[in-house]
Amino acid sequence: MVRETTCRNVLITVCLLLVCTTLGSTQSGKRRQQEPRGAPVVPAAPTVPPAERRVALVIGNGQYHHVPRLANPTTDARLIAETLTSVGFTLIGSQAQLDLDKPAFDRVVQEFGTVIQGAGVALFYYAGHGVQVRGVNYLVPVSANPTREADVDFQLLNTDLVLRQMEGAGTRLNLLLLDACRNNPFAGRGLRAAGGGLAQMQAPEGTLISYATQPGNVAQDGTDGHSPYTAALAHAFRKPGLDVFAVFNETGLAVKQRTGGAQQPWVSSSPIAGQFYFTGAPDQPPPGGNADAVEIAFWNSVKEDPSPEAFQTYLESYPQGKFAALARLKLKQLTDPPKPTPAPPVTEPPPPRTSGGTQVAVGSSPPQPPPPPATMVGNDGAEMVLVPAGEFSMGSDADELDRVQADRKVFGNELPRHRVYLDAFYLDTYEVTNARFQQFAQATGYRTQAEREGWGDVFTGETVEQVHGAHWRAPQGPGSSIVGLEQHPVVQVSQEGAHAYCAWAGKRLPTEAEWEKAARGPDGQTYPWGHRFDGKRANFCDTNCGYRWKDQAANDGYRATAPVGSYEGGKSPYGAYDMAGNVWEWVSDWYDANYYRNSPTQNPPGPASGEQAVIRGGGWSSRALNLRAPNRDKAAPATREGYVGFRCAKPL
Ligand SMILES: [Ca+2]
Ligand SMILES: [Ca+2]
Repeated sequence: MVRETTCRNVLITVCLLLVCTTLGSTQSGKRRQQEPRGAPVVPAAPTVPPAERRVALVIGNGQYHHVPRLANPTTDARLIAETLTSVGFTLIGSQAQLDLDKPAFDRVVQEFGTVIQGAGVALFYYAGHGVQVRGVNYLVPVSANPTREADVDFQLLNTDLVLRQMEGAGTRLNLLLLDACRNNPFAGRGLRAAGGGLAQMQAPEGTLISYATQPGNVAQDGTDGHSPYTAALAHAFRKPGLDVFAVFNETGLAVKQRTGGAQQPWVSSSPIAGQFYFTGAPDQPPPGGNADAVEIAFWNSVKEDPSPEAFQTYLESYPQGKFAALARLKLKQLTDPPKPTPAPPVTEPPPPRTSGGTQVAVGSSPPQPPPPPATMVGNDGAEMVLVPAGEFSMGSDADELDRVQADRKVFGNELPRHRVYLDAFYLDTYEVTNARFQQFAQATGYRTQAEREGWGDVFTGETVEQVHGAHWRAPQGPGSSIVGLEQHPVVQVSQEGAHAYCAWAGKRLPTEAEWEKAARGPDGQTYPWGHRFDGKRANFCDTNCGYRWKDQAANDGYRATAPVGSYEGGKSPYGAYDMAGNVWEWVSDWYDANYYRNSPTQNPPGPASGEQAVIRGGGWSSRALNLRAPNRDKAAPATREGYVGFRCAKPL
């Protein structure tokens, strides 16, 4: 078995570009020459034509002219092309695009951008050499022969170009799949800034990026003519009942198992609306699936149904089921007769007036759509509160910082106070609990970064330390569990896990602006309940807390996390609980201390890029100052520890 070197830089916490170890260019040419077809695949379930158009561009580059050739990319691309065709994708060029030189590469990417306009799903797959130069990822055409860095833009294909084609297309879901973990083909040339691995990319809205292996590790060659990643991917594409996250999770697990843990595919995703299945309707339970999977598949098949019978059928099968409460609520909504509209007052009938023989009504306003309900229940069964459209006061001014004795050097990132308009949205009433996260993990097989990498940060009584075996099910490390903590907020989940949960629930993380408005209301109050701190309205570092800055004059009843919603008096003007304290909460924005100086005044999305993400609201280990609604803090997206959790938002 020949090993190849890989790949992208790993931790988002470091911005170093890791250069792959090169095992020697001769080795990459030794991949087994073997015609494909050997990959084990399960037969695709009979597919009904997908309701939305699916378009794919599949590229395999192996026959390089100036750098070591690769044996498997062309067979890998053929396998993926056949598989995607069998599950309803239309292929650019009707087949896999093999051994493309730069002009051909440019041409198919451009055509891809045109054809995906108006499609529902766009998928780009590439197998071949990949390289990063100064943090930008490039795919390598077979003709490439760069001798200096300035050649790169002309001879290689910048991956951002593919993302840009997808961004403008209006597609609901974009998938960028890179089996480009080959060694750096240009090692020894004048490309000092080049590394063989691929750099972390930020997934634009509705996009999932999947890399063949985890950063800084070694990908193994397959024994059947395919890379382990592509073989596993093709297998998962054909498996019925897996949604998009489950497909990539299953691929990851299969590759990890097949390579003895040496290689693990990596996913980076932005929030994705709705669900997507490569094969099989969600109402087809996966063969051999356990009872939970069957129930979840059943629920997925009825949850959008407008008829009460669908929910009745679910309840008959699962009277105590995971979604029983939600089903009863839906049933009630569908069977309750609408409340009669009050008759207009008889004393002031709208005076009819004639005009040119046509009767027109005046004096009454045109029919208004009914206002959205103040609460709703999300796909995950969690209640959400409405935050109506309108302006609010975001950030702090200098006088406010002085009033609360906040050092401007530390808290100056809240300046200046400014007006922001937001569209209406719903926000989870509570932080996401362990019980709900467990439901998600069971349904999707998702494994958090802490689980995949084997450690989480734990407060040990004195300091915070990396603890092996700490993850959301064992938040304090081996021996700990979430038994008894089912209604506590989930912790030890990185921003990636928060994105994944919210997407599964048909939601997304709130933006920083959405979070702040939901916490403080339209008028910019300091805390969710008002302008003055009150240690009985939130779980913070009170006298029970283990840190030296604990407030010994206050007792909120909890040393660490509290069950969500424990502080009735602490809820925000819109009815969201624990927006101050309990756990810090991930939002979707990158962090920039100066963002407020010229951020958009309507629906600000946050900076386009960054190294750290924003966390909000303070937690059980925080001082009162950090519980203020305008307070901003930051953490590397890969952070997982005992005091950061999240909740989700949903646009109307
Ligand atoms: Ca406390
Ligand atoms: Ca909180």
